[in-house]
Amino acid sequence: MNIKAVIFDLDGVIVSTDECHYLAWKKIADEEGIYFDREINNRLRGVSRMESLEIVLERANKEYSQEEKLALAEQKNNCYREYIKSMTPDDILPGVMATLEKLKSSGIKIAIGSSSKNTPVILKQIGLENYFDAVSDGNNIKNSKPDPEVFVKAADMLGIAYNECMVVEDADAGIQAGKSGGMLTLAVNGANGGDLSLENLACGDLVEIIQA
Ligand code: B16
Ligand code: MG
Repeated sequence: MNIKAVIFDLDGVIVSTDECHYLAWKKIADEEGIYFDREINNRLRGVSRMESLEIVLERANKEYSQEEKLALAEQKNNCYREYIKSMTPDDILPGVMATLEKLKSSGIKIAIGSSSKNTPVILKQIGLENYFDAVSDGNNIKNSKPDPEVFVKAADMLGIAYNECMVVEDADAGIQAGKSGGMLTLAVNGANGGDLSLENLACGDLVEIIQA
């Protein structure tokens, strides 16, 4: 495999902010009297904030105006931002730093490809704001996953051909996005077929796998 860059999803791969997203959406749904559970939450992985809201509102028994939707999305984000305020480098998931360090020292570029507009805040909280070779996130894209835009932009920032990039994702939408961007994909932490985690993968070393 001729992989020159690995593009990591953020929520659910580098950190477990997916739980904070769940709690924030659950609070909004409860306040609105809308049924919401973890199964529905799984459909929000990798999906943009406004598209996530549309999924949450599928169970609502009234129509919401655009203005009301924007207000709900803002409320959700304020609540989410409260939850992530207490994040520290200790919240980086097991195996992540070892994997990133190994890739770096092997000369493989590393990037973030996240749908989240909160990416800069999260990276700062966990002390990785200046760590990656490129950061592509919800702030620089028009179309969120499963559209490949976020990963394509990350590859462009790195100046690496798409077929020389590997995407690491916890969401089916993200795996689809990587594939349609012409990249190799690795499903981890529960994405469809992704029974791996970077913790157990670090033992086998991502670097060895991609250089094989
Ligand atoms: P925000 P990822 C995604 O991040 C989350 O998985 C998804 O649940 C969330 O709705 C989306 O970011 C937008 O997040 O509201 O912070 O802009 O998995 O692509 O890193
Ligand atoms: Mg994710």
